Amino acid sequence: MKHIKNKIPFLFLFSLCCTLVFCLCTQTAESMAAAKTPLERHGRLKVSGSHLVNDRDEIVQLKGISTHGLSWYPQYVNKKAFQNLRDKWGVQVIRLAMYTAEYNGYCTGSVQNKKDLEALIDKAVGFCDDLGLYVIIDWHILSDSNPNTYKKQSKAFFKKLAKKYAGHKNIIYEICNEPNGNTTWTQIRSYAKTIIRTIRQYDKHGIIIVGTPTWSQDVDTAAANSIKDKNIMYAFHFYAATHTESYRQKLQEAVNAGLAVFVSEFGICEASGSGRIDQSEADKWMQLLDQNKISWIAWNLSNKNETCALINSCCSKTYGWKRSDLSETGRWVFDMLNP
Ligand code: IDC
Repeated sequence: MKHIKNKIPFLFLFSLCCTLVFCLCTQTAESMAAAKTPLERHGRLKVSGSHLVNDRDEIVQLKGISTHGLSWYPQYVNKKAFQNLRDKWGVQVIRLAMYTAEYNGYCTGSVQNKKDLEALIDKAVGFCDDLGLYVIIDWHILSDSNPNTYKKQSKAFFKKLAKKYAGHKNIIYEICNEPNGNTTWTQIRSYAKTIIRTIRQYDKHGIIIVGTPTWSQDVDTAAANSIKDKNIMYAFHFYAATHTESYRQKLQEAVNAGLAVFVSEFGICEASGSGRIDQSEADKWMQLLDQNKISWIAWNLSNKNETCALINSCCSKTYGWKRSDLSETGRWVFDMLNP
């Protein structure tokens, strides 16, 4: 009995040490898991049915932020900003919006402008590589309405990109932001098939997002005649104060029909990018996206004096924003990313 009694303090100390070691180990494992980058967590993405899945075939819902036009606001392409977005906001993907026709657009600006845009994309992709973020390179057609307007330029651009980035697991190609005007799905489909073929010569796996008619909203037409290729997704865009229930139905029906949809741009204000914010419609949209595990990207990272800009127009910081530096849209998006 005495013999055992002598050992009690020792046993107590021993079990305390074991508990401590166990706690330390699990804590480190946990914090290491938490420290993983989005790319380390998910690896190469692919499309399975109507979903985006990771390298373990688990459904992934990517959430992120789009730049404004790269020519307009190049200053937000900096590593600290991207790191803030990843670590403080919880962003997993950044969309690089490169306008083709507006304000120093890739197809309408000077030769030097084209080179500058390519260099900026290269820099941004480098930051995303370093930070393990997914990155969407967006051929942002808008006033040029029909992607066939600059098809030749698009082909050359995506050929260059696919050649350069084929080995990267984090690149997503968005080949026509928002076809509009009278552009039909047949015309977009034919454009897309050419660009997909061009990309696939070099990059066999990368996800490719195809825009849909009427500012990337007619996903029903795409669902009725989708493109037979692997890893293709279709863009659906909405602005919550303008687009409501009937648009949600359209999206849901396309998803039910098996279409893989990516909300590569949305705002919670009016489609003009300004006007009022509709929080209750925005909440309904988020519910739908969550239910269907649809990935989303909020428009836009800038301090432009417009409702959809995430940063207050009086704030000139290009990283390290505090909550008080954010616009109403910015605070809403932050909260969505950090529920
Ligand atoms: C808007 C910008 C605005 C810019 C304009 C150019 O927010 O600062 O002057 O483009 O025409 C879209 C487009 C996107 C628009 C956005 C808001 O993809 O380029 O950005 N929007 O109008 N589709 C629906 C809304």
